[in-house]
Amino acid sequence: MKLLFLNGPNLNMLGQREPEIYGHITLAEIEVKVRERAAELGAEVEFRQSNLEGELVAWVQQAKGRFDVIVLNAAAYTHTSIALRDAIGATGVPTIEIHLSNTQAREKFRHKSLIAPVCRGQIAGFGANSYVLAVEAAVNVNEK
Ligand code: CA2
Repeated sequence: MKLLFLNGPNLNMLGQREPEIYGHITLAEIEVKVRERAAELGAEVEFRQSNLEGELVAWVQQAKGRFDVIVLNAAAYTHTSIALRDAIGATGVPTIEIHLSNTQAREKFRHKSLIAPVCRGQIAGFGANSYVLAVEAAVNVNEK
């Protein structure tokens, strides 16, 4: 089972600013947690971050045939990107939407996810643990 974790814009700044919303943990530290849980469950992980919408779209397209599941924190592109939504729909690789924060409990513009309709499900509001929970969801993605 090969899992592709994709992280969108500004998530490279985690741990440096806005700790009241996102905590003190860095993206590199989250990656360690993801790799630990994945190893326990026998899954392989590729973990990437980009601030560029087109690069994220390209990675989603390239996942077909290479990864079993995409776990995507699209960050602000969650709320704006028809391009990412189309790429997820076209690639056909099961995709899990994740967020550190509970986007439904924040500003109204974060309530709408353009990618949600083409994702298998969402995990949001558990901080770094959203990523760990996503590993567990991903390895069981074909179970109902
Ligand atoms: O809660 C999440 O994981 C989000 O995807 C984070 C995005 C936000 O636009 C989404 O609505 C919810 C923002 C990521 C930016 O992270 C920062 C980290 C440190 C300092 C500033 C931004």
